[in-house]
Amino acid sequence: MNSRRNFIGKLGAGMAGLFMVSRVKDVYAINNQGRLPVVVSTWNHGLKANDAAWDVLRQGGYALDAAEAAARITEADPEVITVGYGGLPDANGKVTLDACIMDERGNAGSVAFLEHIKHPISVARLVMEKTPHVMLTGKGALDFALSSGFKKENLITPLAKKAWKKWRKEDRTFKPVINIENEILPNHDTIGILALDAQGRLCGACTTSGMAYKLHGRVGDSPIIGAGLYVDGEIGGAVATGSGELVMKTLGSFLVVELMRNGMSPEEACKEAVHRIAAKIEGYEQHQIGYLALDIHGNIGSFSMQPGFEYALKNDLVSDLVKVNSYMR
Ligand code: SD4
Repeated sequence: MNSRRNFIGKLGAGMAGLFMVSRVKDVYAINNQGRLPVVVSTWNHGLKANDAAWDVLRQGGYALDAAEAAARITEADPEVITVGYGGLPDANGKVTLDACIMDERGNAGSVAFLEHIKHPISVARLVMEKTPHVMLTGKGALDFALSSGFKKENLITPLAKKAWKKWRKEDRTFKPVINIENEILPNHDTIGILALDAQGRLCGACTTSGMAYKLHGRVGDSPIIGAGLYVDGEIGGAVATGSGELVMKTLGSFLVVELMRNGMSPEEACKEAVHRIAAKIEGYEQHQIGYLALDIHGNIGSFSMQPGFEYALKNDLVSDLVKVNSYMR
């Protein structure tokens, strides 16, 4: 998690000429300025994920393959305690996963409350491609995955089990972390990915183990099309991270894309979606929300509720973390 704080200062003087760099206090915003292909992912684990996406994109590959490849890297990483294998469990000690995927034509697939499968994003893609449905949940999603050849695995790592046992002994309450940066074990950090390929096809993916110590059966925004992810291949895409309940109540990613359709830049749209939550939802101060958007011309924008949100950007010139402006200071 430390590397989240280390990105500032990486921008060389030469880079400043190539990218639009704006400063707000100590926060930088970089714009991709229309470079294709490009991939953006939430949080610092997005750096590794973007590398996998880039392997697809730089060869002229499909944005959907890039987004899925990126998601699989984070899902398989036991050090990421908020996604896939290694994710922190729910209140009952079960790792339950949510994921969705969407392509440039509006096709979508999703799984929710899925146990024992390391790569929910690939199950979501199969739901999209091989079934007439959009979403499968719980045991039904597991049965579908197993019958499609996925392996049943134990996803709880010793570290995650230890953290859960400590929580069960000492705490037993569910509380979203306000300032993620100060936590040793942050309890939410979904990966959302938006990839735009050389042919201008924009696709997205979102995958998470959800909020740590959530009630068994709880599903967040991440597998909900329009909440955790939305893509319109003629406009752009958006992903969300943070307290899913607030994103779901405002259908955040759909809202961001609609605001872009109505002429807002990706940055303005993300900002408005965060402001909408602040205006409508009581207790928003206790939550982190991060939106990340990419339009089909390669413009990027992001905005969060609390300081500390960042995204990883990769194109043919740069692979870096970008700090995001926030509503709260
Ligand atoms: C959820 N939105 O399950 C997810 C968690 C998350 O950064 O995004 N964390 O509510």
